[in-house]
Amino acid sequence: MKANRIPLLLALAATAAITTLTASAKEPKPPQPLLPVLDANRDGELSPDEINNSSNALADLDKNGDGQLTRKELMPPPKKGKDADMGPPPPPPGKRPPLLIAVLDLNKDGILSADEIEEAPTSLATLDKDDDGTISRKELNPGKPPIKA
Ligand SMILES: [Ca+2]
Ligand SMILES: [Ca+2]
Ligand SMILES: [Ca+2]
Repeated sequence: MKANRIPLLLALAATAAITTLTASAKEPKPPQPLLPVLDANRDGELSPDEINNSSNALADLDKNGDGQLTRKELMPPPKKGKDADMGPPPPPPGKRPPLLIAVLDLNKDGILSADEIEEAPTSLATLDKDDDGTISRKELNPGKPPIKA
């Protein structure tokens, strides 16, 4: 019996519902927060051109022009809404950052510094496991490793 629901869970569920309503109904959840920024042609993969241009694409996210991307700039809150002024919720403890941020944030401080933005093409290239120059959907979403029989 799970009669006792924690209020926080209800609040989270409500927030998720609002977010889902605001976003497109087609995609319930974006695969990666930075992917829409980097994936210029929206094919779900990062081509060599898109990888090369990643520094510029990331620089566009630097809203306050200080040369670095904070967590807030990397994952902006929903644009409209009465509660949006509170800023993005802190990431749940123990949860790993999204793959793209994890690979770009070389010193793991949660902020992409100017150096890390500059290194973005190099950092992204480490995701190109089959070395074909393109970061495929599979390489972006490694998911569960295949179970060996
Ligand atoms: Ca692409
Ligand atoms: Ca900034
Ligand atoms: Ca960093």
